[in-house]
Amino acid sequence: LGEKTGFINKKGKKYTMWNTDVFKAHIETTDPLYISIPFYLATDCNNNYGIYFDNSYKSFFDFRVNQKGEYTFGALGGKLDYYFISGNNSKDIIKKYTKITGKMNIPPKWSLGYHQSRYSYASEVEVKKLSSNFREKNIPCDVIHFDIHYMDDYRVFTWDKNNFPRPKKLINELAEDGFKVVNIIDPGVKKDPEYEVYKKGVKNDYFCRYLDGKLYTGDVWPGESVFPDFTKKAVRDWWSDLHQKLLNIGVNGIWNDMNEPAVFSKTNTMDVEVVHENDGSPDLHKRFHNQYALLEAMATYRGIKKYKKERPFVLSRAGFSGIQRYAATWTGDNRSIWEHLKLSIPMLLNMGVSGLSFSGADIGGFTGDSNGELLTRWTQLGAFMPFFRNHSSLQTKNQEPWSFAEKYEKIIKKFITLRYQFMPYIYNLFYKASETGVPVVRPLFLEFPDDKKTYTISYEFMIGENILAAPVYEPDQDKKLVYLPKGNWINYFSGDKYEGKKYIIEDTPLSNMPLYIKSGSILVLTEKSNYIGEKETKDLNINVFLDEKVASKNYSLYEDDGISYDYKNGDYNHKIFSYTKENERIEFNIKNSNCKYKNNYNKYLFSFENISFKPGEIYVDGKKKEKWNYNPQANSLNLKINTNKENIVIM
Ligand code: MIG
Repeated sequence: LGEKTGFINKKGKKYTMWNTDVFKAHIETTDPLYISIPFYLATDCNNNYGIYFDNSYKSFFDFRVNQKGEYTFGALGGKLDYYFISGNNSKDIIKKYTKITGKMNIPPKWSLGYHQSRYSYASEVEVKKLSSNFREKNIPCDVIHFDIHYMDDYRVFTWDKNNFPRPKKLINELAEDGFKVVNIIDPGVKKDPEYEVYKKGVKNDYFCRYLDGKLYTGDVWPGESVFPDFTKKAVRDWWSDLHQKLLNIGVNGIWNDMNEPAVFSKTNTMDVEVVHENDGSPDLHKRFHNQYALLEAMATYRGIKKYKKERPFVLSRAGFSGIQRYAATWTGDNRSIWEHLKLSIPMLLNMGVSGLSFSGADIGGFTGDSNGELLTRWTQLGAFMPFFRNHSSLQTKNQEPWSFAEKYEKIIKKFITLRYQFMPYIYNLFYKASETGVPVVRPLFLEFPDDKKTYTISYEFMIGENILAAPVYEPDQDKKLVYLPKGNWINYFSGDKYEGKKYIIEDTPLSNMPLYIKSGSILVLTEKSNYIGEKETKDLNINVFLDEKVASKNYSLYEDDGISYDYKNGDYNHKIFSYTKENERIEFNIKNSNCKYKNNYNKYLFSFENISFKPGEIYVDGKKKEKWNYNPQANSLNLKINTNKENIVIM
């Protein structure tokens, strides 16, 4: 069911689908929220199915099972049109669901870096100070968000002339420092007869009207405003084109807020009796409400694609099934409280299994004042969530990484940096999600469907298949119970090894978040950098975590330029790393099944951990290697080879 609070298991609860701006910030029981995904998964280890209810009216899912074991779903209008999806497991069903509703495209790599936002960085001077602080402190950051104060009195597609007198110059300077810029655009257009966007829209009949022809107006940030009718293709095309000016001066991505649509009125949204023309088959807002943001995001995405000729980045607050094709999503207005750090975990996992692979929560919390410890723990979690953005509200305490004591800043920096080191692994997961629909971060049951215990674990998650995170979500917690599923697990920070299918008690000093590598797996990492593409990397790190019980393993890695569409013409790499192991012999192979993209590194830096013997001889492509590094205390072997090599034998 996408963006819902509560445990990962939704049994016993009732949920409504009606895109809603929760103006005062949501709490645990708030329902509905901004995004509607009328799709659910059912599983009991042996049987699995999914239902996608293809209906955009206000709908409900009532899992308060009755005495006959029945539960219900329905809607206030439209057809009873639903897909019953069968499959062998939940992953299978997600694959099929995203075949129907679409998959996320591979995002630009920079959008997987760290984003810094605030409502609002309100002047050129403030933004420059912010960006130079990141670079001076060597805290990685790729993106700065411009919230509503960059505009001229909240008129969309304009700039405030006093506070942002030279936006092009500003954005160019930021670009030179490696920053990308994302600007907010709301759907409400200020009713102002002097304002071009309003004038043009009225002239061409682009805004929503009542049945009697009267223009619908609602109050939002710019005051009385009109709303584009995104069900019309001509309006979507117009909206796409309106972005040209912003994009031409260097804006990189667009953030769609208030697109439920939110209106400052009793119903909190547009009047449900307003008409949408829908290119010849008109209907009322009550039918299109949940799809308003989807259609807006479609227009925005196409505008960026048209004028930038690169992969678009759009961030949307509201959405409907299919929004993943056009936009990343965030969970709207949360609070700077521990409960909300915790609540975001199952919420984001739930979004992942609902086709929304690229989501995140406001790190540090949006409303209210954050603090050093909360921001530290939240950044640790966020570093491994798909969308990684720190955002805070007007009049709250600043919460940039350096806003609290130095001890917090140090740890926050460490985790943002770690995100960049894990980038090959993370980017690869985004690629896979774009192919299969299987999300980047996953509830445990998705990876361990045979382990019933995992069905109720809501606060731990898998990052792909090989990494488990058990974030700390309480203050002053220096020990924590962690459930590890079947297999052996290695604590990434301490190197400690644990046997799974049981609970362990883990030390959780503030400096670390429990993060475990599945023993036996191959993990690719890269050097740290201040932003994506900052410098040529020299090496790709390949860490092999050997395990007594794992005799062979493979890992496939996708690489491309991270920004263009050249991959569609075959300019990408597909490498399959694999090993087999028996007694005192390890063979590692690298198969380049596609290698048209020219990497900027030329060495593989291997580490074999938990190696069970002292290597006597090592061969690379059949030739004896002279140099390597073996550490008997750590049972670890390091060696470097050129990327044109394909085979290593260690014996
Ligand atoms: O009514 O643009 O959720 O992220 O900073 C508030 C100002 C409007 C709500 C968004 C939030 C954003 C804020 N917006």
